Amino acid sequence: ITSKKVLTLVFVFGDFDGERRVLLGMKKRGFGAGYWNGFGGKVEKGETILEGAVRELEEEAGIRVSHLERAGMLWFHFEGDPTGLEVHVYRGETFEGVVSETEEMRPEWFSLDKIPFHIMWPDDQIWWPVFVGNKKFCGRFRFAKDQKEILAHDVGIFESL
Ligand code: 6U4
Ligand code: NA
Ligand code: NA
Repeated sequence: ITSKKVLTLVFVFGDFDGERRVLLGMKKRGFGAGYWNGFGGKVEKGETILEGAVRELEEEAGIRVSHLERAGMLWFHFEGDPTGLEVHVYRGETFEGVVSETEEMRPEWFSLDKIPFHIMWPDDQIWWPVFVGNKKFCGRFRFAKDQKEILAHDVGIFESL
């Protein structure tokens, strides 16, 4: 890896009559299109990573959060691609505004026992249990060129994050 992109990934949780759900977005274009995912994207010049996370959530889901909690760090490397991805994962529990579909994402609430892992990035099901267990985590994944197969990975708890 000779360079990296810094990205954000935000999961907002909500309570629906006592049932806990998470907001996912069906990515309609670009990197990861066709997958349900959290909201996020590239951090821009002049903003902090947290500011980037808040901005992307508003751009992609139409909602504003006043507080996001750092939840994890993920590193991705795709075979043959010298640019690694450093993804900062956040958790949000409250928000303002109305969840809306945007050009990039179609949002939908999923109950925690019906997460569509088979239509998500394949790494998600590996780190998700640590994430929903409210442990701060880190994970590294080496993907094949096809961006589907995971060749190597490790995930750990990272309480000092
Ligand atoms: P543009 O369209 O250039 O503005 P932008 O919205 O800045 O793009 P985008 O959508 O390419 O960035 O960001 C990629 C998103 O996908 C980030 O939220 C991080 C997330 N992501 C990338 N690899 C992932 C992976 N393996 N597993 C995962 N999320 C991943 O769960
Ligand atoms: Na994005
Ligand atoms: Na962006």
